[in-house]
Amino acid sequence: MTAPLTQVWPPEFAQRYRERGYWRGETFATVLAARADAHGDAIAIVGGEQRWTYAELRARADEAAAGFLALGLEPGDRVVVQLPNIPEFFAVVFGLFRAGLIPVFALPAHRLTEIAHFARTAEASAYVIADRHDGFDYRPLASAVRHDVSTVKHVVVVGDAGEHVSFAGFTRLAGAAAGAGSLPAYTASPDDVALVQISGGSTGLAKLIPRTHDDYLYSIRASAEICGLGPDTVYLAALPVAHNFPMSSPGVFGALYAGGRIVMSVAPGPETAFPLIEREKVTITGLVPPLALLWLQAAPKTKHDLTSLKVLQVGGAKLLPEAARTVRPVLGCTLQQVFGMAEGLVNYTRLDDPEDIITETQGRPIAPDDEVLIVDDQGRAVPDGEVGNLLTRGPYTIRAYHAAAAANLRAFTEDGFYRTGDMVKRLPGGYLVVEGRATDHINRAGEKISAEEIEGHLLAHPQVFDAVVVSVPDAFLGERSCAFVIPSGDAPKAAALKGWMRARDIASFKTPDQVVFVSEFPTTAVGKISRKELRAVLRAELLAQESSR
Ligand code: OOB
Repeated sequence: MTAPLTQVWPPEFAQRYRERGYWRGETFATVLAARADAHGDAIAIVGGEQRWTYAELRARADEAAAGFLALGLEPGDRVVVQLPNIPEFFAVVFGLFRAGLIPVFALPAHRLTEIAHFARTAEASAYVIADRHDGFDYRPLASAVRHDVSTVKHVVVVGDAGEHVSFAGFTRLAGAAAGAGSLPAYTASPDDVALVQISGGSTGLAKLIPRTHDDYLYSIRASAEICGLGPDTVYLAALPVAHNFPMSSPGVFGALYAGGRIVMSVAPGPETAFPLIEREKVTITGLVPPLALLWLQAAPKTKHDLTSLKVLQVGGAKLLPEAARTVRPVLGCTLQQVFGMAEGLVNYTRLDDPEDIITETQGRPIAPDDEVLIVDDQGRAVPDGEVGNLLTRGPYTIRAYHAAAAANLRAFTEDGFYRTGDMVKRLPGGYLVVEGRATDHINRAGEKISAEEIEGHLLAHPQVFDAVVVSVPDAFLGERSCAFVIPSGDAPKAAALKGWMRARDIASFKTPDQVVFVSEFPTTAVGKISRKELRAVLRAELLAQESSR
């Protein structure tokens, strides 16, 4: 028996969130059915040469649902989904929702180390992949996952299952549907876990974030309202859709909730995205800051007509005010800053906010019942305008990670506030400005990397005696990673060490950008210092050296 996935709020909170209309008792499968009933002929999804109406999307989801159930999967089972931005993503995911199965969202960049960790922690029964994407063949990876994680009995391949089809457990998505019988009634209840998001992972390995239908759909519905989505919306999915931002803030699910259209871009750069904006008359999209900078550089020179674009959302990492101010003059659209987290809380600048608020703040929370505390290290509230630790609780912020007792004790207060790890200040009107963070992770172009996790990998190298990983400001990425390494004996070449990291079956964005060999780490008069202090000292030394150059 596998342990059920749950996410539970104390009864008095759940009652309040229902009474105040946040939680409306919808589920993802019923939402899609309602949209397909209401406007079945409207185009829901565009990707490659495919254009699916809402009715087609529902039919494909039903077919996938029947296929998953025919494999022997049962409601409540977990399924790791790792797909690029292709329309089939939605057939799979709404198929899983329809069958009462729970998707666990991995990013296309994740490799064996990450996928095996997600599958093991979620006790996943199946793993859905694309055959190939961006030069990478996911089928050998899936074989390795099946070999390493005993609960994973099935691999479902979108595309060609290739020679692997002869292996037990590999099924093509289309093939999976062949044995489809009639579908049972809807099984999911609104307070069930609908899906699992992955945490940025500030310490050690990433944690699993179970989100319920009620809570996630509230954040999607309210986000769609704040962003003015409706049937005329054309949302360009430029970032990988499995990430919480393009998925739900308001993202692809928000576009579907509002009866609008999703355009899937297989890559986020201007060369792929700009032609799509022109062809499909895209009205809104979301980017991380480094991509926004690329778009801002490319836009003045492009031959493509970008005038349909009304809103550019930027989030995942801090957008500097100087860059923020160029969005309207260069792209002719409204900037919206989005400061969110997969654990819940999302802040938006509003579309009609004054330009200063839009360019200089990271927005304010979605819900009147988002409780925001800004406290010093002793837990005392700091006055508005001063920087402190951001804690939050509300109708779409989780109360616990899955199967992570120790992490839960650190990440949540006794009364259920999530410690975001972000340092912020609050301005009048509740607007937040992100000033830094208390935790040791690297926010590399919006990808969160745990220093501890990377240090663990480096320490496994035979010529590494000790390693400390820090974040360094980077003009383009926002932050890059730098590893300080004490070699044991002869130092390996930095390039060789990076190559070795790349071969460790981890997402490539986790390979340190910079490696600095040192003979020892600083100590204090009393002797050893904590790793946290060590990271701070080494980082400060590096910055001082760089600025004196
Ligand atoms: C989003 O979600 P995650 O879970 O990948 O990362 C959350 C963390 C935040 O705690 C904060 O440290 C950082 O990413 N962050 C920002 C930011 N948006 C996120 N830091 C500064 N400025 C911003 N605008 O990244 C995410 C989830 C939903 C919507 C948008 C972003």
